[in-house]
Amino acid sequence: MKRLKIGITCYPTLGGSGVVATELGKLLAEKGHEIHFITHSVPFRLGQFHKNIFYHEVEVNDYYVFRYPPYDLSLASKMAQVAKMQNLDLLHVHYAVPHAICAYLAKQMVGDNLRTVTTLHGTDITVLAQDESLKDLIRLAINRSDAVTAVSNDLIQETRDMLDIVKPIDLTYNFVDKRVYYPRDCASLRNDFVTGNEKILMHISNFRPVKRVSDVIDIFAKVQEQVPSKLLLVGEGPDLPKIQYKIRNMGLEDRVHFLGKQDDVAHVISIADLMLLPSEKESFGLVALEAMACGVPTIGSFAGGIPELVTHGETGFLSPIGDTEDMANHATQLLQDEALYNQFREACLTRARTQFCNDLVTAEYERIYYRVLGID
Ligand code: GMT
Repeated sequence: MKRLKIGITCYPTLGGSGVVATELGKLLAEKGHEIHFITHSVPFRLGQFHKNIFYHEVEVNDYYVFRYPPYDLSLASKMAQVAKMQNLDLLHVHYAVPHAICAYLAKQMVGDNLRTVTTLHGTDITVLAQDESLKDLIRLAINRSDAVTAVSNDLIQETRDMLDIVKPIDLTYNFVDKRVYYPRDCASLRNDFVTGNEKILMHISNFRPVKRVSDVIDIFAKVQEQVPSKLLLVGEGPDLPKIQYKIRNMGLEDRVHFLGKQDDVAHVISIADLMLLPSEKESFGLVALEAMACGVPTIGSFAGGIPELVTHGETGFLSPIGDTEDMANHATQLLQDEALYNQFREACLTRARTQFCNDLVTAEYERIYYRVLGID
């Protein structure tokens, strides 16, 4: 098959979408494709030098008449410039706003030979598409992409319902690299936090209200009454001060550790017994997949795409959003029943490796690229 030249644009410094876009680029480069990241900073998981990976920085023009420097226009110009200079086959953008709109503009400058693929990750639809003033723009971005993918069936449905989109949307679940995400031997790291039979519950997020971190504390408060345990909180974000206050107020500060932002997520997750993800909205829930691949079951909510990832009663337990009592009961049940826990752990490892592994998903994206380029 033809080796492709692909431009990738994502939010490079945060979130699961940036992680997925960067990991996808690295995997495609390993398969021989030429990857050009077109972003405002170096993607944070880019790692080591690779001969097929290039980075093109978007510099914003801060001309004095601009009240707000126009990042989107600089990005569109950069996409067009890189596409012409490097003879790109296609642009794969993550997020409709502004990236798919910028790709559309770039295509107008370069010509129809440049194909565009847009991946929807959630917030662009679940939050931005609620804003009437942005709806038409998001619809245009989606309709003018040569292919559109979304990370769960739930997100596809929500996109259709909110924007009356009729064009086909490909389902491409998120993935983890099985060479990175597997149960690590972390006995000594674990001993830094717990003693004896104590268990570790973990939550990783950007502490936005949509993550319901307050529910995480309520779940943990109930679990630790039955099961000696600690809670590790990983990440930072707007709700952090409120959460710190709540933990102090509930007298749990000796049982909760804040780890801040962490890069080596596979190692950190491997010390956990359970992952907590009680989100209000979640198009996919990448952290639950990262946990699954490390053999850690998730206790979470039935929100968005989570049930497509976490099989209720097999690789974790799900409850209605906000039902912290039910979540705590499920967590306690799993932690107290060793045989059941081991069964869940094995199911997690198998499901992550067979359904959400890098080889499968990378091949799926390649099929979409060849399709839009008319290559069989
Ligand atoms: O969840 C966030 O706040 C970050 C956001 C992002 O931009 O990375 O996450 C979205 O994309 C992830 C990767 O596809 C998904 O795993 C998350 O579920 C999704 N977040 C929401 O839908 C709230």
